[in-house]
Amino acid sequence: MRIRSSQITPKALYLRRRELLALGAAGAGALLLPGGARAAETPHGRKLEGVKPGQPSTDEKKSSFEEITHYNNFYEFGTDKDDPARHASKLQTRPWTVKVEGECRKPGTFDIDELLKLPIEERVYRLRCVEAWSMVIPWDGFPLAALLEKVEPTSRAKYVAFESAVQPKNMPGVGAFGAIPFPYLEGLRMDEATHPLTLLAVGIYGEELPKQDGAPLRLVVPWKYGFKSVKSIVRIRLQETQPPTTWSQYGGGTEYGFYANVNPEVDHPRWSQAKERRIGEVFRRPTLKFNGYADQVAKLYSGMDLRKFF
Ligand SMILES: Nc1nc2c(c(=O)[nH]1)N[C@H]1C(S)=C(S)[C@@H](COP(=O)(O)O)O[C@H]1N2
Ligand SMILES: [Mo]
Repeated sequence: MRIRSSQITPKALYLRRRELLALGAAGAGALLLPGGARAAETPHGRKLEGVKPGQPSTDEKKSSFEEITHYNNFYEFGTDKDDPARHASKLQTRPWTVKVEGECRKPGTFDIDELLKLPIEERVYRLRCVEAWSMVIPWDGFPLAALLEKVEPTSRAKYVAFESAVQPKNMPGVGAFGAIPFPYLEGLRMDEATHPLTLLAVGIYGEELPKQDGAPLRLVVPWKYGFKSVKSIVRIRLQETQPPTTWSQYGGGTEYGFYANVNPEVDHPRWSQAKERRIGEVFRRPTLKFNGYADQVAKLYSGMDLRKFF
């Protein structure tokens, strides 16, 4: 993995350097933009209207817009952390529909511009990647439960399967040599999916979601490793059986499994999970069980051996 200069240079110097780079590219006009260099190089999305503060939200220092949009995992656009920022502008996000189907009485196809009319809350959550880095992200979104209740799940709906968009012409990582199979698939148990912490995010920092973060809508499950939080969702399926997921199938079972709850006591073959590095900080901090959300979610797993069900 490459180390970005943002991780090793003091923040002010790093921002100054970007400001100079932006000046070179865009001329002095860049300085007049609100937000300076950042505005010059990251296209800002439409402002979301009527976003209300929601709970729970951490009051930890938020990762910057720059960090949240330039240090990403979105393998459809490549494997380097800055590949999504460089390539995701090609993602076509309109028209966009999300199909919700399977074990429900009222399956439907929902247009993203309709979903954007649902009441939107800001939730500031920690995001913990299995690669042992973390951020604090002010998501704007609505509970996944709000969408699921529209389709009236039947009693046979025990799991929820999620599928990301595939746009081969727009996604340089799709079909690339050695790439994981797409579409990117994830899943949750029904009680996890309808838990009040589980969000469908449509924005960050009060703006519609940047493409590299999974526009126009992505899942956010803050007590699980980041790979569960599937981006750019086009299909949600309610089902009786546990769905196959990209990472539980990949690597001959050496990756984390279906549950993937953040757990400092269970290491990944490539990464110890005891500690993590908050992007922008130098010293690593201890990782918290369930990423610090144990009070809210530990009860979902009572009776399960969490060393076995990772
Ligand atoms: N479709 C899709 N969703 C995805 C991924 C991906 O490669 N493709 N990467 C996952 C991983 S490993 C992480 S850590 C988070 C990163 O989200 P962020 O880039 O917005 O921080 O997205 C997750 N969702
Ligand atoms: Mo990740």
